[in-house]
Amino acid sequence: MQNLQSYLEGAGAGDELIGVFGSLTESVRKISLAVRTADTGKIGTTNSYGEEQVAMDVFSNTILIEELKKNSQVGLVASEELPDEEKIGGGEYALAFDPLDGSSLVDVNFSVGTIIGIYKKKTFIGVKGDDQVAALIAVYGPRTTIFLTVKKGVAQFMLNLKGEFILMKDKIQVGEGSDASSGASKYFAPGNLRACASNLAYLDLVNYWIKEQYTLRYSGGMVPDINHILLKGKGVFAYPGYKDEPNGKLRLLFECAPMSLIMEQAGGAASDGKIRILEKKLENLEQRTPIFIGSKGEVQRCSNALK
Ligand code: P6P
Repeated sequence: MQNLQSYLEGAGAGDELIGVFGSLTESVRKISLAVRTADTGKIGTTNSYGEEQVAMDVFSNTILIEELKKNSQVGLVASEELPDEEKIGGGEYALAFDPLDGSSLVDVNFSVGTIIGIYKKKTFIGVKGDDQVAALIAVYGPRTTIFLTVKKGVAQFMLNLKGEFILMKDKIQVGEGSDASSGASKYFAPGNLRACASNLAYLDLVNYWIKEQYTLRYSGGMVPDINHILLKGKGVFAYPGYKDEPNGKLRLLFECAPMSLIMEQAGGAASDGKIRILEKKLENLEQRTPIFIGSKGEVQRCSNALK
């Protein structure tokens, strides 16, 4: 079974980037253990500063930051759990991440994940998702798995009992799903359904998927929901904006850009309803965006319905 190092070497990743992935996979191992064992409220541990950890996402953030500080290839980080981007070293790599996406789902034992975009930049302001050189998504479910891309396609690895990440699937492809007339072989993940109350175009789109008998797969966690599309090879995840939040809830830098790079590298698409997510320029770290991501035809359907 191929391991991560040999896969990355085969994909042409240099030693420096392979080293960054080493720090990330070590972090995923530790977060995976914490998610399975630590309390979801006060988790009864203290970080390196002696502060009691107050929440899983803070704990996960601390794990990532402490690992990345040890890596001389890393210079800059930005996290959903930090107030601003932070220079942590002299390296050329800049990492932006949501350390534990869906952390509010841990206490009900739903799957959650870590989302990481990797750049070679001195600041994140002004970047586009296309500037990413790599991305990693970790899924903490019954198994701990990761998707990664160095822009040579997408591969999935699973964490085994020996703590190794073993290649499970390479060249992951997202197509249009079965050509069966009914949607029964198709999947949809309609987020932010509350938007249907004010956005009738979204209501019509959701009704289309229902009438065409698409299968609902929505967990409330972006990582497991998109993991489902990547592994089934078809489907669409939607999270539109609405009157209260015209740009929706999901963050461009920490969630949507890494997810969109992985999806496009797997042959899918990701749009805000008008343009590719990966073309959107980051104006501020908080920036949110509507997102429609998955099978190309379905993403186009969303754009056509909502424009
Ligand atoms: P809603 C989790 O909190 C998250 O950030 C994403 O992982 C998920 O797709 C979305 O929010 C769920 O939002 O409105 O369904 O709770």
